Amino acid sequence: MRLAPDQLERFDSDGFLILPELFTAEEVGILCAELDTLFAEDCPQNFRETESGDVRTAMGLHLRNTIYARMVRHPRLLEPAMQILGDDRLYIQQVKVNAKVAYSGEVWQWHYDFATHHNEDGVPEPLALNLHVLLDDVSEFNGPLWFIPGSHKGGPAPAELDTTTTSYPLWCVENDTVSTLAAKRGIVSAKGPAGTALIFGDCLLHGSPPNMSPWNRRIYSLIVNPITNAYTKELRADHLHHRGISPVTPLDDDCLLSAVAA
Ligand SMILES: O=C(O)CCC(=O)C(=O)O
Repeated sequence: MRLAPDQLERFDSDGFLILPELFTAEEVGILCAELDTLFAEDCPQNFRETESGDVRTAMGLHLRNTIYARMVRHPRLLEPAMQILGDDRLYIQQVKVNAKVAYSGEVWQWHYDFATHHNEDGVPEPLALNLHVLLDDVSEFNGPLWFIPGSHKGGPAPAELDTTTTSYPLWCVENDTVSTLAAKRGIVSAKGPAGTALIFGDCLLHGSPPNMSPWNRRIYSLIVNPITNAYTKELRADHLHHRGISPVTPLDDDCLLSAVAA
């Protein structure tokens, strides 16, 4: 799948793209059908919310499940990523589903991913792309991602490691920085029906509010990074930044459907 020139221009100017209907309801159903079993596992790859104990994020999914082993090679995500980066030698850096359970899903503080990738993993440049697929309908109510358009343009903002706000340690940006960046172009809420995809870059400032609605919110996230820009530190566990840096190759477009037909 190729992005159109106007989509590439928008990605450059905004730092993100929202692609409605990239995946069908049937494909989303195939991905969701695996989650109860994966979330029930008691393993370090499943981070649970501090208060409720519900899964907040389930990582390393392509190494735990055959459907997600296909999903990391889905051409509708990989080909646009290769096009944006002008590089077809990308490795799989991180694979997860972030869940925000109704009433109890907690905040993701304001951050940009490169702060973690650089400080924890020694990734040299902010080239990695975060490729999301909404697995539930996401509205203003159930904890959508919030993006600050254009916030990537100034490069990496000052960030500090926050190990206390939630169960997941995150390099976060201070409110003053958020206010300055949001004053320029506001905040966009990344909403859409299940199957919508989001693509955003490593310096884009983003976060998401708690889910106090009656509706669950699950989002698949694949982070890919050029092999030439790989990690230089191995401090974090493999599921936080995968060590295998062989190039990921796209499968056929029907790779999810053929998995269940087989
Ligand atoms: O799932 C969320 O709400 C936040 C996800 C996020 O910040 C990320 O993938 O970097």
